[in-house]
Amino acid sequence: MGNSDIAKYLADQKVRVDNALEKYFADGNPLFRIMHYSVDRGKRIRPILAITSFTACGGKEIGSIMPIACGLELIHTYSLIHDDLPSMDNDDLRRGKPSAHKKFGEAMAILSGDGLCAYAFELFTQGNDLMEEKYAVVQSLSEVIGPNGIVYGQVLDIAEQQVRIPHSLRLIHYNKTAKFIAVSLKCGAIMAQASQKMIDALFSAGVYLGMLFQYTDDILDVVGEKSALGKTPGKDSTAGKLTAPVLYGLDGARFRAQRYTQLAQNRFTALGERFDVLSDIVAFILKRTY
Ligand code: GRG
Repeated sequence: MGNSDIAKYLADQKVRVDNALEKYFADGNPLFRIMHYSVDRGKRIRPILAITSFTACGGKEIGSIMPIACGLELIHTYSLIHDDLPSMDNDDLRRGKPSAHKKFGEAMAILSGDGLCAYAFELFTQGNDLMEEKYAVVQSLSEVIGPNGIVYGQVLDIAEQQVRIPHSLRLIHYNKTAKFIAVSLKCGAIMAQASQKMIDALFSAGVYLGMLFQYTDDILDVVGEKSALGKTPGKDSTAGKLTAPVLYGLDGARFRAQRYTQLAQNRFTALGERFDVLSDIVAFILKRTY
């Protein structure tokens, strides 16, 4: 696929995910409106990866993956809301608009994040079919969003005493970002009833893709445009964060991003032609500007 084809693929999938998400916020108490504010917009990369992996693994019934794909987005949004809080990254802008605590106050922001996380589990477990697969999804997800995943990554990320060596950076990127991206692919494979070998292969390829994603996030914090990013660039250096450009310089970070691209693409290529679309997504992420 060329760059414009993959951009179209991603745009089409995003519409699909957006439409599915709308359904989950169509009614409910006023908290749903507040949660929806933060869910609105966003690239939907994690749900798209889940759907793409599901389809590439031979999954046919989109209704089996969509609630799980949407749940991934709710958890991701929850992490963004909490990441933006004054006690964390203290960011006023998210997805091109005031972040949740700016709009609704800190208490409601925290509660809307909590609500999204719990609501995601309703989505993961809805319906009475594919119970074993749903159990596997919940198990895999809870492993990577808690104290051995995103929350631990965030703890490392905001730590004041950081040893500024490659190992520290890898540990932050791996826990904060890469595991969750990898598990998105894994969930797609689980719901498509792929073999354990395939599920594991997609997770490990996804780790490289996730490392690349955080490298490009770090690079965009230096060179990105506020209007395209929808968040405030330069926050990492203001906060004295350990990032890829801080450790390696911009060129060094770009070089290493290229290396992760290659590693991820080699893994997807080895899985066969049906997974080429994932290699194309990797190439797109390397070049992304938002
Ligand atoms: C809620 C599970 C959970 C943890 C709370 C605050 C926190 C602990 C973790 C923050 C983790 C974090 C924000 C990691 C950064 C990951 C990242 C690169 C986010 C940006 O993702 P994009 O570019 O954003 O996909 P959009 O807005 O497009 O969805």
